[in-house]
Amino acid sequence: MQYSFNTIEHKWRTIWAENKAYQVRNDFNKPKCYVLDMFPYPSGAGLHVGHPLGYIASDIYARFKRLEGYNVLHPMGFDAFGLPAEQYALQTGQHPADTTRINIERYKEQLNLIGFCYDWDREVITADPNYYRWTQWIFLQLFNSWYNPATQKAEPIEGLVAAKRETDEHFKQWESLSFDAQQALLMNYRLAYRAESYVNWCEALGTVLANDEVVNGFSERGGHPVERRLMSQWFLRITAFADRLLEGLDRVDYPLSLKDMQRNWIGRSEGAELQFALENSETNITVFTTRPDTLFGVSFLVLAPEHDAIASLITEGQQQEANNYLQYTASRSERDRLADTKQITGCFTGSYAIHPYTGERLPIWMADYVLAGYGTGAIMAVPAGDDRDYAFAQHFNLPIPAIFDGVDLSEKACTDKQANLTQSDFLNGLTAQEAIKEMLNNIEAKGLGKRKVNFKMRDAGFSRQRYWGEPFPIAYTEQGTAVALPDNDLPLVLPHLPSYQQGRGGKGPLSNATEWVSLQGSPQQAPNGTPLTERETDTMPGFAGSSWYYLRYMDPHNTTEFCNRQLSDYWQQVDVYMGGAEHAVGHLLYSRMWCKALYDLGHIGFDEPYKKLINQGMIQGSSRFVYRIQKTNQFVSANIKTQYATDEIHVDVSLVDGLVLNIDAFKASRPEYANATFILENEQYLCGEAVEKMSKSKFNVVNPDDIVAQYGADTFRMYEMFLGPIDISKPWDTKGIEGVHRFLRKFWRLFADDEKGLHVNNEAPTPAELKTLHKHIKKIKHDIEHFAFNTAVSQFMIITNELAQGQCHKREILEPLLITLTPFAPHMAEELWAQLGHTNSILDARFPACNESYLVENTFTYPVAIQGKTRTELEFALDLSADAIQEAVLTNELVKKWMEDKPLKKFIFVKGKMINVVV
Ligand code: ANZ
Repeated sequence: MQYSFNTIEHKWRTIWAENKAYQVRNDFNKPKCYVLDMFPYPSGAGLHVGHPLGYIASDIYARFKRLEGYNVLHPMGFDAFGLPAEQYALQTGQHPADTTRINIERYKEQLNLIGFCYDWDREVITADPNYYRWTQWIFLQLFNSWYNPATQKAEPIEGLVAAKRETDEHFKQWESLSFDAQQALLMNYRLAYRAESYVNWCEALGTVLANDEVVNGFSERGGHPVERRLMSQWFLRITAFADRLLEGLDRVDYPLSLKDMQRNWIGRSEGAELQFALENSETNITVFTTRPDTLFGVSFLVLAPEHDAIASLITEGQQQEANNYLQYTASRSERDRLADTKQITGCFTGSYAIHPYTGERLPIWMADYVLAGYGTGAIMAVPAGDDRDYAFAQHFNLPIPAIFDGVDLSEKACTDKQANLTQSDFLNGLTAQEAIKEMLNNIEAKGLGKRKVNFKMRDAGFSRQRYWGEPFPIAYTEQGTAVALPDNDLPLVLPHLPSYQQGRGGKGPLSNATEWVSLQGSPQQAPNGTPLTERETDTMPGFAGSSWYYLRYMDPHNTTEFCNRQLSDYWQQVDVYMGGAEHAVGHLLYSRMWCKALYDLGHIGFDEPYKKLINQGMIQGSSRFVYRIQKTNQFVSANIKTQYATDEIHVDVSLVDGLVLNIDAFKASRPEYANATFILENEQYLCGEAVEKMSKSKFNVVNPDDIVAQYGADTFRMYEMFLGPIDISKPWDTKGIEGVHRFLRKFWRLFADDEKGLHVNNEAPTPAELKTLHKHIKKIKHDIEHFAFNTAVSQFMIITNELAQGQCHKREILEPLLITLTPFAPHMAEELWAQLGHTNSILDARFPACNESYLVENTFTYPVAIQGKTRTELEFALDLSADAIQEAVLTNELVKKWMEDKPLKKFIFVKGKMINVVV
């Protein structure tokens, strides 16, 4: 009975599908476990062997928890809206819905080959109207809510007016305001709101991007330049949740590096807002500082060139110079400004402020190292304590007041917070920590300013001027007031378009769908009866659908709610979330915010979506190169190439065995290589190699389908895990797969002989065999629980060798062993289980418990010394009495020989340690 993996795997996949073996029921009596993968974006290229790494790990964990008796939710779906499908549509005219559907089919086929335990009945596709209907609904929940600082909660917007009426000027005359004025006021508070703001505009993609979609001034997708533009956009008020997003990190189990990335992105900084009166004016300039202790070291103020007050500060004499400077800064993107720390630029406005304590005149400058979007866009410059202020003062010859005792300021500023203050009035002698407290109290008492916490994080841009995304369930009145569509109008379905070209004036392709956009003559109305004239033409960004999909898996077919509360109360948080570290600040922060908002509004019972998060490493490609001698069609082998001037060319890894090029296959691969000639070494052509990102363009992509066809899914699964720790990046190397495949064949032969068939017997196991088995059970359970799958695979290899060597084919050993293999190699496990005569599925077996008593060492091998010299070793049961041991030792032939018939003087016995015979 041979291990015919192809037949076996196909057979069981079919049976599992027919029996709905992976169907997940909402069985409230069972303990639950929710194991989630970040769902893929179904690209046209299909899966390569790097993609399933995390899926296999989570699948092993999910299957293990099922064997432990948990009701396991381990779903899969598709993040199906997004730019690549739309770019493809632009090029080929194919509707993104069609290409997306085809890609999804292909992904599912590939995933199914690997034997994942997904319940496809729970599949979630973000571009499906039955799904995005609820994305739109949640958007409206956010639109219809505000963040109440008093309760620190998202609350329905209806409560805002009551809360503000007594305290806020703007709300006093609420009733007398027009509908549009009321709505404009509310817009300042909504959690999803529309506002004018500088945004990241990407001309090449024709859309605005969120901060996390921009890397060093270029779009994350496609690498196109991004510039700042003032536009009216939808935003999510994620900044309102900043403190809670920080606090929540203390309650979740994420990798520390990822927590740090989120903390840095949120960028909380404690300080103060301080007012500086303008000379000869009633108005103030407010600055944000984290170092109020350095106030006596201020020698000038600096404003961002975009600061609202700039125009009024520029004096006549400075007009020309200031205009030139403003023109210069407008031409520089934020990226240039941030990246450029060497070039010092700035311009004096001509105006002065008054130091609140000393009454000194402080010149007001503008400079682009002060950012308009952070703090108040204005700073008090302290050259003694801040590097940029120092460089600026040096450059423009401004004073550098010495405020740190005994610190030399001739070379650089002093950023050491332990330095003692001097020339600082009531702060003299204090360190930063003490002085900050002192100063904060003082300015608050004097009414010069107040404590203030700032965040680096900005509200998330939520508009895209693209087609392939969720339409906003929003329409506008003639006056341009945004009005929510009623819930029962959802889903607002994306209309089919004849083309996907951008609209005019920075608008998206939907603006071309004039019939869909226009509501003229429709019965749709705002709540006050105002007619609605047109729909919103922006669409939601890629992270909309992924911000809540984990909830939909709990209740995927619900047509009346996004997710039934009883079901989310049962399934609760995701217990283990597996995915790439590239989502550290985008998706993960947004979904945490949505979770908190839904929690505050009473729709779910938990405020953090993911209890534990694991970032799987990347599987890199192992690239191969050939070396063409320049201007020829001759290729030289890697180790002798230095004698020639060559070009390095990627060669498809499928044409290479290890490093040896298959010359015939290479010649046949492209017409231009047909007549190539080769300079060999040791009669072979050896390729160069390098570890790179796995990608089509580098010809190093390995398709899992090919591996599965050649070795089987079980081998593939175990091999991917065997490559190394799950969170580490590592190169793919097809060579090593043979070893894992051989091990699985050997494992099979514990149960079945190639010719004679099943040879499992009912003999009783020895204590040694039981010990081997239970050590194994303990190790596998531990490793799975700690996501150490590579060492678990090694353990399988060890026990297989051990049992094979001892020719152990005992059912009592092999059956529990087989169950432990199930999470890793489910097809083989199920086949052998059936061969052993079971009629139920091994998927429903119980993971064996480790019986510790088998692990106890119950004998000891004693070194036996005669006259202090060790002469032999004797093994005794640990519970054998001292008398019995003495008798056995003294009658041992070897011991007798060394005693040379002399009478015993003393018998020293230390249990579990040693025996000494003195004569
Ligand atoms: C005086 C001072 C003295 C400062 C000193 C620092 C050191 P965080 O929040 O940690 O990034 N700042 C404030 N607003 C700014 C803006 N819009 N653009 C550029 N810089 C700005 O740092 C806040 C500090 O950065 C503030 O504290 C301010 O300079 C500067 F010895 O005020 B400090």
